[in-house]
Amino acid sequence: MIVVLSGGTGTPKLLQGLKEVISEEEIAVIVNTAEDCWLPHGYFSPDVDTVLYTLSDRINEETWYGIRGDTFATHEALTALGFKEVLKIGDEDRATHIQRGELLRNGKKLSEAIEIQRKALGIKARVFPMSDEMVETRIVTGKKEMSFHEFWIENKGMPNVKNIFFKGIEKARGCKKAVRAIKKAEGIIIGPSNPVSSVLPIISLADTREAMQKKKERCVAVSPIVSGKPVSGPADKFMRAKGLSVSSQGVAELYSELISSIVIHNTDKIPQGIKCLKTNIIMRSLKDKKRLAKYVLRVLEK
Ligand code: GDP
Ligand code: FO1
Repeated sequence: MIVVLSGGTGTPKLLQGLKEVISEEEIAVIVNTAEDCWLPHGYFSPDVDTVLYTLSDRINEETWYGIRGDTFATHEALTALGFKEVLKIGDEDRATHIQRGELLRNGKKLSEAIEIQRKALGIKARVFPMSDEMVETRIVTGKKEMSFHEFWIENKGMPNVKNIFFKGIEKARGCKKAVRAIKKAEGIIIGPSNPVSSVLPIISLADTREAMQKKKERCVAVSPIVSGKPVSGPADKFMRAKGLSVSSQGVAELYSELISSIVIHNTDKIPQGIKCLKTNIIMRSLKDKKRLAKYVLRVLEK
């Protein structure tokens, strides 16, 4: 089994390739849940939903969130009533949140709710939240502390970021099945996700981290940074706030206790102190994604 650590954009692209080159039953995805929150209609778990919609071939690839072809009747009705819904949520996507919220209110764990939805969507790969407990990303800006969505959507990612931390991370335990999957894995891939907002919460969970440290020789990371810039999103601001250089070197440093090698872009500078492999890591077509997935699997076989 291959375990993949994922956020909601870069790694899902790699998963599209991976599921074409190995059997889906061989894949287990551990997903960041530090951007989760309760909304008036249900439980919002954006990275989990992107992974579920990607694996069931329903993801909207223009945004990397939500369902392709979804309608927005409820969002528009709410707006007409004068209710400001910060996140533009599609009708079908909203159904996922409503069901998940009800399952949680009725006593299911988050991992159990996701398992029900995964099966209903016909997904054969396993999908685990990083934890069954609530962890919340907090961003300390020049002016005030805010949630991820307040920073990224309401403030358009503009404020100066002084720090980013994860409320509840010290006490939270890794999802039991996720930790077990790491222990049993033949290989672990830290996908090209935001190293700070998507991967750091997962690898900061004490039991997850301990299990990964024991598997260091079997773990490879794919850099999300190309030519000193993230391919998309706010990884640069967050890496700087954590004192990391915005480079594959910075990514390798953050993961240093957990990985034996890193895959970086052809044209990038080789990080020091780690086995490094170069290839094209920009995923545009399915061909790119399959090629990169095969490449990463070969690195794990060595
Ligand atoms: P989020 O949850 O939406 O922030 O998504 P992720 O954390 O999974 O992914 C965001 C990261 O994906 C960013 O730091 C991007 O640089 C990276 N990314 C997006 N597309 C690509 C790609 O084609 N190749 C690589 N290597 N990284 C990518
Ligand atoms: N991001 C936005 O920038 N604007 C939106 O209106 C928006 C809606 C949305 C709906 C469902 C969903 O699962 C994600 C959504 N996102 C939206 C993505 C947003 O949650 C972040 O990009 C992710 O949290 C980053 O991981």
